[in-house]
Amino acid sequence: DSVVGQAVFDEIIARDSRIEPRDWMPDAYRRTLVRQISQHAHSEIIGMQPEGNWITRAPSLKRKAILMAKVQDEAGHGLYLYSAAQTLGITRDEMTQQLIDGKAKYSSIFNYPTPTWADMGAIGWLVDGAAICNQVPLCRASYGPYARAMVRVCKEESFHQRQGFEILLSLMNGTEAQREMAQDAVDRWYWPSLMMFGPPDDESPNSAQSMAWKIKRFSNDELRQRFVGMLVPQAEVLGIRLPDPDLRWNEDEKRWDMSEIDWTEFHEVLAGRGPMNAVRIQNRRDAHEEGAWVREAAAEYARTQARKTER
Ligand code: FAQ
Repeated sequence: DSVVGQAVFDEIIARDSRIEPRDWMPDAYRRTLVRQISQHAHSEIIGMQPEGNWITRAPSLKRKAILMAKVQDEAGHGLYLYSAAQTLGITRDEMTQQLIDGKAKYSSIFNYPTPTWADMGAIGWLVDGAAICNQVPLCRASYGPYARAMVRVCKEESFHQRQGFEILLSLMNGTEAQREMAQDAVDRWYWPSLMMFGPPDDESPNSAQSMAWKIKRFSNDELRQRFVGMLVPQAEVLGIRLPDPDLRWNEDEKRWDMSEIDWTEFHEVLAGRGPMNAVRIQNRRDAHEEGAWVREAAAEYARTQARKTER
């Protein structure tokens, strides 16, 4: 019964233990997890496109092999996350339908174009870097299947971030044109990567409850601060400029001062009006429709196998 259920739930959260799929949980907790985990899964799947764009044009066989492996990892992350969401009672079909109908959210970051090879470096360094900052605390999220999925995801993201850093480092050690290309990519990805952490704390409707439930362990602004603190020394090693003239450490307040983020741009992208939103959804819809025969064949195979074991 729900009174006992709530008490047990509260106790599990209070002692920092894990909620598992068969445990009683408040409906709102379940809905929040479905929301966050499905958005996270969609981000991984849509997030394959900006880099997938460069697989056929990677500058060497080695770069191509690495990039293919990274994009495949993203597919894998999407699949663990869809599986984690399914333990909460939503089906993969429902989630996919919401995505291809343009009704589901996914990270704003994947609605920007990748015009140059240096974008592969900037995505690895900044986008995977932001993903790690956000996801390491999620390894301690109160919902077991999500937290466990995050452990492996974070290990792979660390590799992704290093490969991005290394692409930028090679370019920065190259010709003047290569250095300019790297700087230009960082100039374009820096602000959108800060937006990945979500709206400022005082405009984040979900944060307080998600923190009380120990899904989120740090606020959006806290993680954004941590991310900037990680980037500054790495940018120095690269010899790359972070495109914010006002960025400096504030010793008195022990925080990074920075220019105002363009939240209008963020809201435009969330509303579906970013540079690549329409293309990303169209590609996903086409891939889903073109893959219908594979799903049908797999289902037919499963039925045949089931009939064989019945006999
Ligand atoms: N984009 O109240 P809050 C990756 C929405 S990394 C789009 O603060 P919350 C790896 C938010 O959903 C990227 N929407 O919400 C990779 C909410 O809308 P709703 C994926 C955003 O949930 C790398 C509303 O704004 N990572 O894929 C964004 O407490 C390279 C109000 O916001 C994750 O999803 C945004 N940037 O905090 C793959 C991490 N920010 O649902 C390929 C897990 C906020 O009420 C290549 N998620 N919104 O309609 C989270 O940690 C949280 O959900 C936050 C947002 C922090 C994203």
